[in-house]
Amino acid sequence: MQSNRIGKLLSVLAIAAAVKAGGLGFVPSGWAADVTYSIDDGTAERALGIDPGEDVIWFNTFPVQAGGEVINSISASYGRPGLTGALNGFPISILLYEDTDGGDPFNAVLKQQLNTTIANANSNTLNVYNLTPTEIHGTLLAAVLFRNTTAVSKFITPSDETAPVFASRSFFGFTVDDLNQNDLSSIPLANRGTAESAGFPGNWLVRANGTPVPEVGCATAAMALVLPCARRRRRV
Ligand SMILES: [Ca+2]
Ligand SMILES: [Ca+2]
Repeated sequence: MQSNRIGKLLSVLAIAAAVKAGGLGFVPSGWAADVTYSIDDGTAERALGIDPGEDVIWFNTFPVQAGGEVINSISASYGRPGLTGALNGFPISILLYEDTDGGDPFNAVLKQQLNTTIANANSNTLNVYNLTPTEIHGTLLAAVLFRNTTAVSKFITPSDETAPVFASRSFFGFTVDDLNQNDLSSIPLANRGTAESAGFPGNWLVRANGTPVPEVGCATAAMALVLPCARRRRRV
């Protein structure tokens, strides 16, 4: 009985190893390819500025795709090639929001925030910021918040203006006083909208990366995972 059971287990392992070696993907769906949320081409033709003493937030909205519900990172670029204004080293916040009801994104809920400093500005570099993996429902907002505490305007928000431009996907908001990132609806209506509503149709260079929701019991190391998953499939 025992040797019979061990033999079955070894058979399952051998099949799993053989299929995996053959590239046929005998793996849980939790290992599927990532989803990259992007509406830009990686090059900014314009950078929008924020006046001294003001705060600005900019974000792209993305409907959550099946297999990409867990957001692991946000990528962001600053300024654009050709500009020389100092941006590197200034504080910046990377924000992930969830907008479950769609439509107006300014009622979205803040789910993750990473405070860091600007790097690789004015170079089209999309800096990758790893976040605590967070499952999002509905629409995700990949956002960047900059508080301009300097005495000069900062041309920081990179916009891809190359066709195709996706309307109603790239938004901004700014405040003279401190911008409350926990309540985007507190931004005055006159100070927020889409890129096109500001007269500059384009899409910000902000992206997100998502992975599937891990299957229960299939999210740990390979050995602990192959057997339970294989058994479950045999019962189907
Ligand atoms: Ca472009
Ligand atoms: Ca909404």
